[in-house]
Amino acid sequence: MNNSCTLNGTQNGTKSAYLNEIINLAASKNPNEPEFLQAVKEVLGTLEPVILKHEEEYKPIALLERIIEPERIISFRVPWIDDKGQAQVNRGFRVQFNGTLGPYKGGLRFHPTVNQSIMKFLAFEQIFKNALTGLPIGGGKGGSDFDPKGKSDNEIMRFCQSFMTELQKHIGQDVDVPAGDIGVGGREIGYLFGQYRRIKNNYEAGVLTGKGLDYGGSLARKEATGYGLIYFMREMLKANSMELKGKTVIISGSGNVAIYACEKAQEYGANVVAMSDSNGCIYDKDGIKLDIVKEIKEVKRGRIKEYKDSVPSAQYMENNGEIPAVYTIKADIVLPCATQNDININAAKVLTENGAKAVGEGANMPCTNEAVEYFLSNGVLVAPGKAANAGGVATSALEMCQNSMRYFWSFDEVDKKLDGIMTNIFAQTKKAAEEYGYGNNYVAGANIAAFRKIAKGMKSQGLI
Ligand code: NDP
Ligand code: 2IT
Repeated sequence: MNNSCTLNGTQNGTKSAYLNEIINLAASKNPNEPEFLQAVKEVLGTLEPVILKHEEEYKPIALLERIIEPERIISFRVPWIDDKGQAQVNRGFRVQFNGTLGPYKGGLRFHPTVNQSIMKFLAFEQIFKNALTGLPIGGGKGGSDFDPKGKSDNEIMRFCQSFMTELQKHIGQDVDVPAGDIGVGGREIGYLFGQYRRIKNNYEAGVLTGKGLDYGGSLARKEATGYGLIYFMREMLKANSMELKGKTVIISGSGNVAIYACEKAQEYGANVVAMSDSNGCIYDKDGIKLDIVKEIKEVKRGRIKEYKDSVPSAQYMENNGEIPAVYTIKADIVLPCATQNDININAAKVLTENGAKAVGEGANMPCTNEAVEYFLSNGVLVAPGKAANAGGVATSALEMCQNSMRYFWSFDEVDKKLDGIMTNIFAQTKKAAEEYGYGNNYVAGANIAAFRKIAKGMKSQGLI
């Protein structure tokens, strides 16, 4: 069993000369994009057996050269006026990475850390994730270095309107369909949609997903990423003779993904004892009271430490070291649902020593490549983000589908479809891992299953 993963191979050189050439090419063409290179290496590092088998098919059509090069990157100025009447300027992005399987599809992130490297890594991940859903969507991502924290509702609206004034030139229901991500939820999608409709004078419901239920949104989209993560985890545990019931769970983050992962994990009888934000975490050994977290985060837009005001028996632990406090808490199952590179090798060691059995990546690339390798070689199961958090974008595609039909499905109908999609993603992932000698290394399985689909589509469509 090739369980210790060939991520190492990316550092030490793989047996495929073509793969080595492409890894070096990516590094020389993108020297200042560490997150993008990390994502590229993570994927390519697991493809060795596929490339060795199909090199003669892929090399003449420059398949790997093309798969690491975005079809298009749009970068633009976003000027807006703050509440004091002062002019502000942010940078906006949309990376349209690969449209082989359908219109570019992927979220928008508003966070001060946003830059081209982060946009490209997210768009690159999205190509593979979207392929795994089996739905007709290509890969894209966008966002801005705008910081929504502390901004008034009017400032958020003015920013969204300015952002969309430029973005609208590049999107459309059959072209590119953005949605939410960090810092972009229902409120922002509403303002973005309003401005798009006003400029285009056209009710093009399918141009954005994650819309409000009163104007074309889908039931269960809000819950989908978190619920989907738990459906995937259920399948992964089942395949390894385990279950969620009775397991202790820690979750990083307390945003959209974290909240609904917690809700579904609790429904399956797990004991979720911790959640966090970028300042620190709450530890409630009796189980997180999720209605209190929802009130703090979804209604008041407050900080997670306020949980203690309602539950005095809970503990608040501020982040003050290299490892976020939440990862020092003992748990069977770890669900990183905040941001990239949250779990480094040292956090991975602590979590493993504390008895973690499985990690489910709700966030995109929350574990460094070294952390993933450490988990896999120490018998900790890893549900990779591009498979495990695909429920959000899959339900976005179901939203597009309902918009095209001018019809709505019930919550249960969407939720059942989501469960079916996640179950199928796990099945494809497991099958590919086994077929290529990776055992229960689902990181490799997901990469291979997705890559084969995209490669087939790219070959059929010719050298474009
Ligand atoms: P939200 O904005 O709703 O929540 C983000 C959460 O992560 C907050 O608790 C936030 O804390 C925390 N966080 C963000 N940045 C950092 C940071 N630099 N350091 C520590 N904590 C941080 O975003 P989502 O829940 O939508 O997204 C969470 C993750 O899931 C992201 O990686 C996203 O790409 C991924 N994802 C999202 C999907 C979706 O449908 N929304 C789909 C698939 C993946 P704070 O408030 O302190 O910033
Ligand atoms: O990372 C992701 O998959 C998302 N932020 C959701 C994208 C979408 O189009 O729903």
